[in-house]
Amino acid sequence: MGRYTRRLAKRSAVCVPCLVLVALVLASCGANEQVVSDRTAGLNGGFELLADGFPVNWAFAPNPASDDSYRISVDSSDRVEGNQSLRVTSSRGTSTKVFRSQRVLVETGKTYRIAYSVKGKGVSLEVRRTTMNSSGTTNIRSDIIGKLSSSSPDWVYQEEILAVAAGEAKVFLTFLVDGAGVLWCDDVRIEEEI
Ligand SMILES: [Ca+2]
Repeated sequence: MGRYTRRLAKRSAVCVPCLVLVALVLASCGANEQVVSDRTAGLNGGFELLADGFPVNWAFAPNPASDDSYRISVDSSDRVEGNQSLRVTSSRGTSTKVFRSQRVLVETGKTYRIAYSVKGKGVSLEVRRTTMNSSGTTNIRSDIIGKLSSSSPDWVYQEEILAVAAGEAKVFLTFLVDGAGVLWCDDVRIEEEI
């Protein structure tokens, strides 16, 4: 808890409140991934908010800046929600392409609906849901909650109803794309069931 509090305090100090959209490009400590963080944007599960060409608050690995087989864009002509969907293109199927949500705070004893829509051409997909402890140091549960075969021309809605167990305080989603082709994703939600 202490470590998490300190980290929050540090981030708050960096964020100048008078700036409306502060997008920090984080080169995450040697990790081969691309992240643009925006504290005001939340999950950005509809992929509506971009900075530097990337949907904010999503991490992409391997880093598309250093791996030309991984391309990130948005598609305004094929979407489920809002004005656009996320479109990831893998031109070589030799490595798994990954995009990962930010960590969302959840409360023990409550139930959450985790949902998203995806479609694919030439690629397969696995979606992994991971829960963590409050300090974000330990994964509590990590399960594949959805899959897509290599031929899914129509949008597919998938969901998991997650009952948050003792010790779980955060949840995030990891989308793992295999093969060469295109994957679309839109309307990612992690919402408490009322
Ligand atoms: Ca959208």
